[in-house]
Amino acid sequence: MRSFADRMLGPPLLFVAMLVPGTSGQAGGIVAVDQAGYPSLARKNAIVTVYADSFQVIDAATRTVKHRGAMDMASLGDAATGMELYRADFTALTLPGEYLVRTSAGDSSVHFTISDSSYSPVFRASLKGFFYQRCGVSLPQPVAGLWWHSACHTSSDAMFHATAESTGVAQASGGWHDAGDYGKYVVNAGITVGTLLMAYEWFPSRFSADNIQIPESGNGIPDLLDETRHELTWLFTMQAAAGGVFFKITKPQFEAFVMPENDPGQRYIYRLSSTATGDFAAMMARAARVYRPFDSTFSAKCLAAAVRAWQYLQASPSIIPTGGFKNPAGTVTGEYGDSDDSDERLWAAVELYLANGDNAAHTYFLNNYSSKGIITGAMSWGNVRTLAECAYLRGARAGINATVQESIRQSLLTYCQSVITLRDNSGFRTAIRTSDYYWGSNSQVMNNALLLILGKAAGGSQELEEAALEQLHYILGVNVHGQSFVTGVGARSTLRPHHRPSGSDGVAAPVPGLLSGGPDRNINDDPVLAARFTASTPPALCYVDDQGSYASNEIAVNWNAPLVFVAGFFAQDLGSTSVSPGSDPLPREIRLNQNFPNPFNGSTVISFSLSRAMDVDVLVVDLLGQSVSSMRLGRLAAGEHRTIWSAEGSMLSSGSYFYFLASAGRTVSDVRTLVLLR
Ligand SMILES: [Ca+2]
Ligand SMILES: [Ca+2]
Ligand SMILES: [Zn+2]
Repeated sequence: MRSFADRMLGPPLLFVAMLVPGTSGQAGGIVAVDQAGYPSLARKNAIVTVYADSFQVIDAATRTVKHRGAMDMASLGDAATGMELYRADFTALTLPGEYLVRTSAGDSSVHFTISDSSYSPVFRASLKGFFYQRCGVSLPQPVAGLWWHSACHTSSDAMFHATAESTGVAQASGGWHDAGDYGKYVVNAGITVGTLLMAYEWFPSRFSADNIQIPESGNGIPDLLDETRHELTWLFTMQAAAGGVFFKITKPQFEAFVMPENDPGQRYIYRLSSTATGDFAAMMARAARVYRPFDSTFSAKCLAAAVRAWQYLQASPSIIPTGGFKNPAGTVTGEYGDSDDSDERLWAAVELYLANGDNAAHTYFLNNYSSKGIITGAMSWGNVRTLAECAYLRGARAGINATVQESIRQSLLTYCQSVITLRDNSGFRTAIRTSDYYWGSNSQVMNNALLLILGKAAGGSQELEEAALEQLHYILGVNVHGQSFVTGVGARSTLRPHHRPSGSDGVAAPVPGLLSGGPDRNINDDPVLAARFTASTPPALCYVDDQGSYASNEIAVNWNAPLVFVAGFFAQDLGSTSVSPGSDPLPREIRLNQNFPNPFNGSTVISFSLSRAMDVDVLVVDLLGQSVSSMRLGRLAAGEHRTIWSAEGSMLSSGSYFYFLASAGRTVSDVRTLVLLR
C-alpha cells in the first residue's frame, strides 16, 4: 500500500469514468451476502439497505422457500455508511445448497452456497493470486489458464540508480510484481512474506495444501512455501555484500497499461535502506525456521543472509538513509515513506533470536518491545511492531521470557476486545474505525481478522474467531457495495482492478484471486473518486470498481497476504495432499494425524495410517530442524497405527516441535506441529 505522498504524481490517468456503473449497480436496495457462502453451522446474516419487514431464503435450483424470518434492525445510523441497515438472520438454515435471500420489499441477493468448503476456493484463489504476480518467469498456459504470458523483466533487470551505493547492472529478476504496477519493493515484501510464513508457522496443517495448481504443486512441499520462496529468491539479489539491502527496483515512472513482457525501458535498483534491511533480516530468519524441515541448504542460506543484514543494522544504529528513503529527483514510483525504523529493527531482532538463539538480538528485543506500547494496532508495511510481538508470543526457545510472552498475550487479547467493540458498533459488522477507511482499507479489515484469529489461538474466546469470519464476510460481499472485493470470487466481484495485466491482457475477466484495496475516504487525488465523492461522503461509500481508481481499486501483495491467512484459516477442504498426476505417490498413501492430547506435558499419542506395508520412523525436530527424537517402529502393515511419544526425562523446553514420518531415510508424510508444555 502507498501513502498519499507516494502516489501524488500518480500513474497515468485513465478517463473511462463515463461508462462505469454506480457503486450499487441495483435499482433498489442491496441484500448483501457472503458470495463465497457460509459453513452449515456458522452464523448467517444478510445485511439489507432498504427496509422490509420479512425475508425468505429461496433454493436457487427449485425456487422453493427454505426459510422465512422477520428482519432485525442492524443499525439505526451506521457511521461508516450513513445508512439505516437491516439484518436477515438465517443461521437456522443449515442444509447445504445454493440459495438467494429475497426481502418483502422485493430486493434479492446474488446466489450463494451453504457449504462447509465455502472458503477453500477463496484460499486457493488468493494464494494463486501470488503466482499471477510472478516476475522474471513466464506464466505457462496449462497453469495460468487464460492469464498466461511470456517471461517479463529478465536479462537486464536492473541497473543501479546513480544514487545507489553500487554501480553497474545487477541480475535482480524474479519475485512478485508489487501491486497494480511492476515494481518490486523490499519493505512491502516484508509484511507480505512475514504474513504468509506466519500463517504456516502458526497453523501448518491449514496451510499445507500442495495442489493449488502452481508449477510446484505435487512436489511434496506446501505450495504456500513454494510460492513464497519465489519472492525470497529475488530478495537475495537485493542484499549488498556488506549486508545492507537495497530499497526497491522500479522504473522512474509507473508503467503504461501494458503486459509485463511488453514493458520497455530501464529499471533501477535504488539505494540502501535500514527499513528494507530490517524487514529483510526478519523475513530471512523466519524463512530459515520454516523451510528447515524441507530444505536445510536453503534454510542455511536464509539464515546467513539474515545474520549479515542484522550485523549491518547493528553497525548502523541510525536510520538509513537519514529521515528514511525518499525518491530521488525524477523518480515517482512508490516511496513507502517511513521515518521510523525501530519496528523493523525490533522484528529483525526477534526473528533472529528465534532462528539461531542470538542472545544479543534477544536482549535487543526485550529492551525495546514495549517502548511504544504492545499490540496497539494492526501491522502495516510501515509498522511491523505487531508482527514482531506476535512472533515472540509464538516463539519457543530455551531462555525465552515467559513473563514477556504473557504480557504480549494479554495485550493481544485486550486489542482483540477493542476490535470486537468496533464490530459491534458497525452495521455491516466491520471491525475497523471510520478513520481506517483509507487507502487499502480492506487490508486493515483482514489484518484485524488475522489478529482475532491469533487471539483465539492464544486462549481468547470463540467469539474472536466468529468476529474474524464476519470480516471475511465483509470482504466477500457483506458490504454496502454488495460486492466481493476478490477478483473471480463470487457472483458480483471486482471486475476492473487497477492492475496492469488485467487491463492489458485482452481477457474480459480480471486476473483472479486479487483483493481490491477498498473504500478510501481520503480520495487521495484519485480522479475517479474525486468525481463522485467529497470529504463529507460516508467513508465506506468511497469506492468505485474502476481501473482508473488507483486509490480504491488497486491490488497489492501486502493486501492479499492477510486474505490468504484468513481464508486459509477458515477453509475446511484443505487439500493437503497432491492430486496432480505423475508426482511421487508416497505422500498420498500415508496420513499423519494431529497428536493427542495437544498441547501436552509428559506424553502424547501420534497416530497415522498406511495404505501399504513399510518401514516407519517417527521423527521429532525442533523449530531449527534439529533432531529431538527418532523412534524406529520397524516394518508395519497397512492400516491404522499409533505410538506414544514421551518427553519425560528429556531436557526439552516448552514450545512447538515438528513431527513427521520417514521411511528409508526420506520424509513420507506431512509435517505436523506438537506443543510441549512443562
Ligand atoms: Ca508444492
Ligand atoms: Ca517503520
Ligand atoms: Zn516482471
